[in-house]
Amino acid sequence: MPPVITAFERSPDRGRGLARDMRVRWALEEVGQPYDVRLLSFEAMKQPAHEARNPFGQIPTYEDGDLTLFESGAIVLHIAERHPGGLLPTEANARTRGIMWMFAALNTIEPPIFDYSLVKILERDQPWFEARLAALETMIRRRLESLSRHLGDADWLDGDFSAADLLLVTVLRRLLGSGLLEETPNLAAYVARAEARPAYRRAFADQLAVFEAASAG
Ligand code: GTB
Repeated sequence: MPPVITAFERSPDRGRGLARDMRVRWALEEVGQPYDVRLLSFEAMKQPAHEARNPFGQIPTYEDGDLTLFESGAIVLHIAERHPGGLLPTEANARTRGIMWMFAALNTIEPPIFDYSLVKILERDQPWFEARLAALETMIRRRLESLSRHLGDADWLDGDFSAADLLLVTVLRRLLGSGLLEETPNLAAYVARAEARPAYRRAFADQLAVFEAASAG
């Protein structure tokens, strides 16, 4: 039996690959692991059956035999560990650096970018909206400049493409359309390079097909 992941039955991102199941789909595609998808409505996500998979009632989750996981970063790390050499280097120090960059993507880069997208959706009517947005833009620019300096003209964060690049690209993609990513051309090119990977394209097409099927139905 292939592993089963959960995803939105109808993703609010309208198939743009921004929901976090995209990370898991992409990782599974990179290592060539077939998988099944259980699609959930918002209501089903808050039912006991799903809260048994994820106490916070969120997607994505991952089930494989008697192992059930939530947290997209932990799931991607698990997939990398199950497929040695596929998404993390096998040499011990390089592998630990890869995991360090996975944490950096999720702990240092994602928070201001996630807040930025949330503020734009939920807090537009607040009197402090403009000031908050500007503060977040400053923080994001600072992070992008540091990242851009680190990347330089390399293709990937640290040697070959890894789970860290995969997570970081899914984080940076949330800036598409804001203009911020384009201010650091090497990061914009980095995201485009990742999006051109066949595994990314398959994962993107699969999540888009779910949204299109739901919209047609
Ligand atoms: N830390 C967890 C992880 O990494 O797995 C966070 C999981 C999470 O935020 N899940 C979201 C969810 O289930 C979906 S991905 N939300 C429903 C809920 O909490 O009730 C976040 C997301 C949602 C929508 C868009 N979008 O429309 O652009 C992008 C990202």
